[in-house]
Amino acid sequence: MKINFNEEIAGALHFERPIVALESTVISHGLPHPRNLDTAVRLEKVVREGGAIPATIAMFDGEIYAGLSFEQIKFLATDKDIRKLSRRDMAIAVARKLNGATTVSTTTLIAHEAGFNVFATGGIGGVHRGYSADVSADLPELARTPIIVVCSGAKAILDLPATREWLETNGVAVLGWKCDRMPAFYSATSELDVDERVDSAEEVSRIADARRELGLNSALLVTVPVPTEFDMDTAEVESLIDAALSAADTQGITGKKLTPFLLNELSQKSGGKTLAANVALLENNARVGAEIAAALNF
Ligand code: PSU
Ligand code: MN
Repeated sequence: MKINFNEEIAGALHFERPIVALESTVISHGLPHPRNLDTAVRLEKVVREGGAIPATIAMFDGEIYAGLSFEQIKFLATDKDIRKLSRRDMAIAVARKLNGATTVSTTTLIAHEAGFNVFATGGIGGVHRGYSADVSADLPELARTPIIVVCSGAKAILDLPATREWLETNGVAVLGWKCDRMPAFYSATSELDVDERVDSAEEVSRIADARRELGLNSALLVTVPVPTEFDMDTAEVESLIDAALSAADTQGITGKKLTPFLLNELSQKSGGKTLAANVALLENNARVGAEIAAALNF
């Protein structure tokens, strides 16, 4: 796979400095303008403050890039024709020379190919509610890629118990960052257990070493609760989600448009509360990602 690295990332790979991969779908499709641009820039800054180098990943003119310029990030945040790239879209994007934003699935794939060990994001995709055949391509990618993904669980709009079962069946370990229950994106906790609680980056590093020695090829999910000030009440989130889902149903929104539609509905209907929580957890996860990347032994 040909990946264009900027000078900083090429140097970081050469000198084995800690790198944190960041996705671009959250910039192009996950957050509204201008919040998306501020957040993308801020996430890179937070990773740097944590002692690691940020590698935001995207596709321009059908070529893969890891480590973007401000101009490239701005383009992702403003252009209206950025394709949301899942694994199935990659070859099409290359052949057609498209501009595309990478989801958790493609960021995971590319980050691993690039030799990055840690990827920080907001929430992974998963099994959608009601229609259990709509399973995000994020899940199978995590099942076959040995990388550490730092996130706040799966997005609350999904069927979280079904998503958690999927991860278990397919061998993806769910670690709780200083928590015993799996975070539910906008809410810090849920009824779902994590496989193991971890209280430091060194603990994550030891588990990652062991996974490597065992030759296992699945991702380690480090799930981090949203910062307390932004933690939303589950009942409140649930009623917002119910309304958003019925709006999607009425308007016939399905497929790759569903997730961005629901996230936007929630933000509108909550007076920006879900958006504030989303940005806060993204930043916090970038911080934890940097800490873990800096603690790894490989
Ligand atoms: N988390 C967020 N905002 C997002 C996403 C995740 O906080 O926009 C994106 C990720 O890129 C994830 C994608 O991979 O949503 C999942 O989309 P789908 O359900 O269509 O697979
Ligand atoms: Mn889907």
